[in-house]
Amino acid sequence: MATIKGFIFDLDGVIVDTAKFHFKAWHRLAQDLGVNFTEAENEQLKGVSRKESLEKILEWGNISLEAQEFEERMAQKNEWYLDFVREMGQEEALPGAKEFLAESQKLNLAIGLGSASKNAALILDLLEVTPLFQTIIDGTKVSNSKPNPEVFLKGAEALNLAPESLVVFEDSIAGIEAANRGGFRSVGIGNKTILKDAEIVVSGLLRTAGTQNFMKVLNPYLALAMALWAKEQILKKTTAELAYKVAT
Ligand code: B16
Ligand code: MG
Repeated sequence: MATIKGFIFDLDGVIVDTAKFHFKAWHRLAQDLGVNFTEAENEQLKGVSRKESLEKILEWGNISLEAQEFEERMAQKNEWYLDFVREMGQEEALPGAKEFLAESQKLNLAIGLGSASKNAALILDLLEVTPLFQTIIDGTKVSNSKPNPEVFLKGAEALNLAPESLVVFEDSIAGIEAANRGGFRSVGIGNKTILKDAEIVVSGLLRTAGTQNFMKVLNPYLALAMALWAKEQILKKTTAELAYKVAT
């Protein structure tokens, strides 16, 4: 098995909780169009480009739009989405994500972003994590959406590493399929039943680091370092929670 030399992170749903903003914006647009839109439909849009997401919503509602209105609806959805994003604070980073990135850097792992979003650069800046990435491949740089592996393959190429030496962290069905098709190792963030094709599935990046399965994915030295780090982080968190409980 190849030595792991780096990580490629999806953005929405892995590093930051912007999925809820996408949901709200698509929900509003679907309502405008008279299309039923629940969490189940939203799940199918995760990791999928803006254009393909609107195409799916129109298909569900059996609606066809002229090219100009299609463009306007996409722009409208993005405006609603960005209204939430601009208000976003550091707390929208998912638990442990920023720390996990910093730790990966300390361990000399290559770090890349592989996201379908055209707003990725803005979001990384708002979270103040841009300098941690050696390469940022986003929706502005690819022509094929996940489950096509292009976004991750471009990341691997930019990092000058083979796919089998990179672990992709993904929260979407399309993203896990893209990672698998590209020959990457895959870690699913979220629900085991939904992300059944991922090599392992965990609830978040912090928890990933401490799990036995994740350690099996890594090289022994890396696994040990990550496990120790995770233990320390979880301990810190538990201590802070305990102190809070005692104080209140
Ligand atoms: P934008 P990811 C994806 O981000 C989202 O999961 C998906 O819901 C969204 O439609 C897509 O980005 C495009 O985003 O409209 O900002 O260009 O999960 O690949 O980081
Ligand atoms: Mg995602």
